[in-house]
Amino acid sequence: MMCRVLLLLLVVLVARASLATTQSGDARQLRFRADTRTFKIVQFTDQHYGEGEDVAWGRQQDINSTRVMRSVLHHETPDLVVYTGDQLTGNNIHDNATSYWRELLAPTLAANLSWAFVFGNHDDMPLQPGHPQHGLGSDTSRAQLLAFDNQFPGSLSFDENPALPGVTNFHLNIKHSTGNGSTPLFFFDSGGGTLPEVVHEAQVDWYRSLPSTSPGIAFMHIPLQQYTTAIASGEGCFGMHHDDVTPQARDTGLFRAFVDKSDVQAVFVGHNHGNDWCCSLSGLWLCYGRHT
Ligand SMILES: *[C@@H]1O[C@H](CO)[C@@H](O)[C@H](O)[C@H]1NC(C)=O
Ligand SMILES: *[C@@H]1O[C@H](CO)[C@@H](O)[C@H](O)[C@H]1NC(C)=O
Ligand SMILES: *[C@@H]1O[C@H](CO)[C@@H](O)[C@H](O)[C@H]1NC(C)=O
Ligand SMILES: CC(=O)N[C@H]1CO[C@H](CO)[C@@H](O)[C@@H]1O
Repeated sequence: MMCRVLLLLLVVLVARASLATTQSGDARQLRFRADTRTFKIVQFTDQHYGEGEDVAWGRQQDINSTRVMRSVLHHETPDLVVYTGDQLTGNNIHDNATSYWRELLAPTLAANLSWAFVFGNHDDMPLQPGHPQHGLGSDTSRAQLLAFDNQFPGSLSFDENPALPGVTNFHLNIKHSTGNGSTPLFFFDSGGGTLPEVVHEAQVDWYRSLPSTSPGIAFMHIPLQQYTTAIASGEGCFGMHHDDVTPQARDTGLFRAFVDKSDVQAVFVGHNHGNDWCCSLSGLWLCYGRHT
């Protein structure tokens, strides 16, 4: 039970999230709760809204996902929700990806919470060749999905450096309840769909260029190659391991950068649905969020 709770939530150090009202300046300022000095994050991942939309189990699966998220948010009252990719199965969706995105957000909107997300390999995956509507321009791009998400006041994701590969590369700071310090949350677009499945070297350079602060958490969809090492020879492993680790296409040095900068204490990913384990490797927790 303890493991399940740990895997659904990451309890970092901090204050109550200030509820964002715009996309600029202080609106993105998250804070540790002053009373408990905690900051609770719920991770949701791999909901695959729109998968099998033409068949009954597809719709039922979406309804079930919504029910699970509503229930988790009701019981946990987090300060922030983080979605770690494959929110949609773009390659099954005819022409209404944003309607599914709205469905995805419904529980978080109803709970009046802020959220951040990264893209996975399915969110903008084109319709399969041979699909009756393939090539008709109905596919929804990463940029379009982000723009749709950004219309809501609680949306905190942004394209911090548009020159980089991918769209959801950004960081947020959680202000400490006392003093001037903050704890960072880093978000990486690990590609897939219309992009190679990797956090590119340019994204790693960008991360290295950010000033180091107290250790926070990193989120991406596709696991780093070190996840394979971690489950074989990492320390303190716990949780379910029912899927192979299918990591990024190559090691672009992000793990090394995390270790060198010491401002990330844990990495949380999705992608391999049967895994919800955490293992420690070189002092860094590498964790999965299973399949919400
Ligand atoms: C939806 O949830 C119900 C109740 O838990 C379960 O019986 C059913 O198999 C689920 N359907 C799908 C498609 O996941
Ligand atoms: C998206 O379109 C499909 C096909 O027309 C439909 O079955 C489905 O209900 C729609 N989904 C949403 C969330 O609007
Ligand atoms: C916080 O920053 C302000 C302005 O830079 C400074 O005056 C103050 O001493 C700092 N407080 C702490 C606790 O470091
Ligand atoms: C994150 C979020 O949706 N915040 C909203 C919570 O409710 C207040 C009052 O209705 C809104 O002003 C916030 O934008």
